[in-house]
Amino acid sequence: MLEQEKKAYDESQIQVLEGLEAVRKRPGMYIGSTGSRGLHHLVYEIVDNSIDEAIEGTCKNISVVIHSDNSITVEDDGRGMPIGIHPKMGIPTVEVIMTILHAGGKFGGGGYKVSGGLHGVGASVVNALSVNCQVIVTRDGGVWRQTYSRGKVTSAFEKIGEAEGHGTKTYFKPDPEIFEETEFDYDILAQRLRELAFLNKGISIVLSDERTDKKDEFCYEGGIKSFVEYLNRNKEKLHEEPIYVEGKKDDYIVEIALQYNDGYQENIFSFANNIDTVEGGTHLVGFKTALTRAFNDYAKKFGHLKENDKNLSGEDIREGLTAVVSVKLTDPQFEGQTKTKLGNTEVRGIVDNIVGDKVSTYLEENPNVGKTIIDKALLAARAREAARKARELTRKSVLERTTLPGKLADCSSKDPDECEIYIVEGDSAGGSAKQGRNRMFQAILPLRGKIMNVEKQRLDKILGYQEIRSMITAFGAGIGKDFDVEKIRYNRIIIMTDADVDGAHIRTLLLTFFYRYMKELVEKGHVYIAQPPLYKITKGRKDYYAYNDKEKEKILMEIGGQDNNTSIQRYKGLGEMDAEQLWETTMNPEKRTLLQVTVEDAMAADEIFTILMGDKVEPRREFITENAKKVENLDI
Ligand code: 0R9
Repeated sequence: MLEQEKKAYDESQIQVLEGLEAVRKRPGMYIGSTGSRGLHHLVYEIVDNSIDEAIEGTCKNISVVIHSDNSITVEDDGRGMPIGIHPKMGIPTVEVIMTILHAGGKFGGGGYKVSGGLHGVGASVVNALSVNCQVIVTRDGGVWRQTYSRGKVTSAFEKIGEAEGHGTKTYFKPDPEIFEETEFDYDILAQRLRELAFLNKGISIVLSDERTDKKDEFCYEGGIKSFVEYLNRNKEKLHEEPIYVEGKKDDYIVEIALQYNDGYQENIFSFANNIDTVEGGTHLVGFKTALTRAFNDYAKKFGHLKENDKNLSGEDIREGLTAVVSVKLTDPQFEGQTKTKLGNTEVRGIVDNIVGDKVSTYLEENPNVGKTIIDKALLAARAREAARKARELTRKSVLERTTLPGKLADCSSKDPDECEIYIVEGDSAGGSAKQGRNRMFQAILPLRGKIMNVEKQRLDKILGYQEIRSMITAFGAGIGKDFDVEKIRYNRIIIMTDADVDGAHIRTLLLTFFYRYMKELVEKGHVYIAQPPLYKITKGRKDYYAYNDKEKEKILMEIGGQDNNTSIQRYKGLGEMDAEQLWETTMNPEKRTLLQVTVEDAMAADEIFTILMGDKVEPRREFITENAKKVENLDI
């Protein structure tokens, strides 16, 4: 080795140890968390490298295997990582990739790389956080391999055989010393891999699970057009084929697919270099601006709007819209709190131009589809005006303290941080809850009967329901686009229903309502589900409460089995408990368990609500059969 090379090598070795040591010391900094999210992120980090190779056009098949010990193999049929010595570092290039922490994860440069995206830390981080790791490269007639443990090289990069073909295979087993959770969830991986297959048309991604023999292949020749069809699969469509727009300007690639359904939600998913831009950004703004303009121009030109009519608003035009916006660019700038907002200013105009032209052409060529969508937007505009008036009334009554709903038993504290409200099914349980509560910080709002199904109605109708108005007034934070989570009067909103079919139904309805019209309540973790006990076991003078069958058995064991002195009561409803029991078992913060409701992601939640609440019976039946264990007792 030349003197200069040797120096570079020594330096790089120091860099390796320090770099990967830092990763092991503060893994959260590199992969976000050491929980389930971070664990699954390891897989994406490796798969992204294969996707980069696929975007180059040199790889068509990717496979991901979950082994029975929760280790992972990712394999692609790309060119194979280079097998030579890295010219600057003087060690095999594969070793550089696997052991040197790259700033931003970008390596090589150029192209629309997805690696280097959100966390974008590269394979070396996966290696550092794995108890064992191995890379196998096949190319140029041979097979090469190197192994590692916790980031350190355990065998030289060496040729181990001859073979035709080409590709890269990476194996890793996440380090249980690092991760709190080491079990992979098939569905979580399937969802992201399916998304990647949609976003990169034509590539095949096979996921298989050796723990269960489950296997799926994701491959979509239609790309994001298929994505939109998939998102709308359980909905009534206003037009058969999604509208698909593709365009290129300089180094920017823009792809958009959209399709309207007969619902009232707007579902737009935007991506930049395959990264889900949850916070939106310039590509999304460009898309929305162009869509609003194209539809208004069309409506005027074809006489659906008179010359003097007010333009349709963007919101009205997007009612019932499902769309995917995907851009690829060489130097994406990510901004925002979670770095998921595309910042490149030039993208806005590029997307606007491409979408404007193509959508206008589509509408001129398909005037019937255009008319159907405009008619719906006109209805939306009317409903929105009615809702504005209804909201105005609700807002006024919220301002007047005296009009808090009559059934609400408010708490005496006015500090939202310490306050909580129980939404209780039925007046009788509501009565016990009012008596049993700590009135300092616990408010009770009983709901009578079932609240209506919010999936099938527009906001103006929804605001007509007394039970809904009571909740809006009690929470004090408005509704719909006026909802301001900063204003809520209670930090915890706790749903307390019976453990039966009706209770489950009401819970789902309430969650649908919160998710659709007070989204931040769910997103910011303010919504909880109370866990009343299922059994009361009495032995002699002592009562024990069990929250599930397993606990019941455990308690029976602990108190020496069931005998003549033991009685077991199965609670059918909250009404069977008196005030004190309700407090002891379900409301006392020192003893109760609450389930916090989270929205893992809007896509999955929207699907569940649509399936459970929408018009189509078949998908609902399928969903419930598939999830029978999770959604016990659901009203079909
Ligand atoms: C199983 C997971 N797959 C990978 O990690 C993977 C990386 C990779 C790759 C190339 C081809 N396939 C790959 N799969 C590659 C890239 C380039 C040239 N030849 C092959 C290039 O970018 O110029 N590489 C990713 C980074 C590198 N190779 C490189 F930096 F080592 F070149």
